Formats: sequence, C-alpha cells, structure tokens
Amino acid sequence: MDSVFQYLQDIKSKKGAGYIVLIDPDKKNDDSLINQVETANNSGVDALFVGGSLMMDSHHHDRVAQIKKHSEIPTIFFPGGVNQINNQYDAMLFMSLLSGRNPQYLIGEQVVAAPIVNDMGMEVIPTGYLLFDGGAHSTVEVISGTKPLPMNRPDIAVAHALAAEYMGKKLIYLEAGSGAIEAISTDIIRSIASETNVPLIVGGGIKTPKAAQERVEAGASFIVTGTVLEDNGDSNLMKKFADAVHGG
Ligand code: 1GP
Repeated sequence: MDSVFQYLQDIKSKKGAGYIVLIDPDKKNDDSLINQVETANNSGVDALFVGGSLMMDSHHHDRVAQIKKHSEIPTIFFPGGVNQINNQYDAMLFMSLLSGRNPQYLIGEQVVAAPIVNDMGMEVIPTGYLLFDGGAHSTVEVISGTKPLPMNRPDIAVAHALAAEYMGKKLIYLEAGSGAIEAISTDIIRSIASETNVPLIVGGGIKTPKAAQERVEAGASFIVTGTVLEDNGDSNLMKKFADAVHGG
C-alpha cells in the first residue's frame, strides 16, 4: 500500500464511497472489541477508526494493541487527545476542531502531538473536523468545550468547510457526535459537497443502512458508524451498511 490516504482515495474512486467502522477502545466495549474487529474483517468494511473523547480506565493502549492484532484492514487513529497516541496505527487523522474556537483543539494538542508523531514516523492525514449539533450533548462537545455548529445553517457549514479546504485539509469530517439523535442532514452534506472539493467523512447518529446510503447520495465520500454496532443483535448489520455505502 502506497499510503493509507491513497488507499482511501482508491476506495472512493472504485466503490463510490467507503464504509468505516469506529471502534471506541473504552471500558464499556471491552467484551465486544475483538468480535467487532473480526466482523469488520468479514463484512466489506474498508477501514477502522479507533478513538474516543473520554477513556474510563487505564487500558486504552492494551485495547488498541488487541484491535491492531486482529484487524485485517487499515486501522486509523481518530484522536480524542494527545494522550491517546501510540505506534500501533497505520495512519492518523491529524485533526483540527475547526468548528470550535478553543485554541487547545485548534492548535494546542497538535503542537504537543507533532514531534511524537514525527518520531514514530506515522502517516498523518490533515483533517478538518466540524462538529454539528446532533440533538444530544455529545462527549466531544463537553470535552472540547466548544459549541457545535447549527444543523439548519448550510451557509455557516459551507463557510467552515471552505476554510478547511483553503487551509489544505485533505479530508473534512462532518460530525454529529457519537450517539447523536439527528445525523448530519443531507442538506448540509449537499451544500458542502457542491462548494468544496475535499472528500467528506460523515458520522454520528447514522442508525440504518438507508440513512448511510442517503448521505452517500448527498455527497459523502466516507460513512462512519460506531454506536449502532455496539451490542447489536444483528450480526449482518455491518455487511448491510457496507453494501448500502458501496451502492449494493
Ligand atoms: C463518532 O462519527 C462517529 O465520532 C460515529 O458516531 O457512534 O453515533 O455512530 P456514532
């Protein structure tokens, strides 16, 4: 593989869009972690994102090692903070929380992380992260101390996405927050996709394959699901999501 970013671009051009499963290496998922990774290996999932905003015990790095050991697809660090960096990953989203006005998450964490990442030689994918109001106070909203963007203002959303593009971001993550009541609206996705050229990752509160497919049709390049797969009785759900995202 040339690079994980190239791999993601190839997925987009070959399949139309990519399906990514978010695995939160937190205590609450301890029992289901390996099962989630093995199901992803066998369900047509294109990559894993690994990360979370809050860790409720000290075993984060052990769980990441387990995930990496079992994963047969690219495992990408989705950082909640500099304390979560380790050298297990194939690449990381080097994110800046551009929807917020908290300097710690715009540049502070990044400056602390950069020399560590450089020393590890990890691939970085510059990513603009835009948090929207998905109707539930998300953990990232609380931890980052930032206000999410309103879901009913495509003009504000487009302005942020254009700024991300002009700042050189290679991906833009439209986030409704893990466990959101409302996923990113198709209006917001359509508005941003028509004004920018950066591939859009869309996640937060996507609960059905149909909702995923609608977001791809609106212009999403990558769909992320996490919560809906945790403790889910339907062992085929990941495959159903993958098929929907890939236009099956
Ligand atoms: C959160 O976008 C991801 O960062 C996934 O959200 O857990 O709601 O699927 P869900």
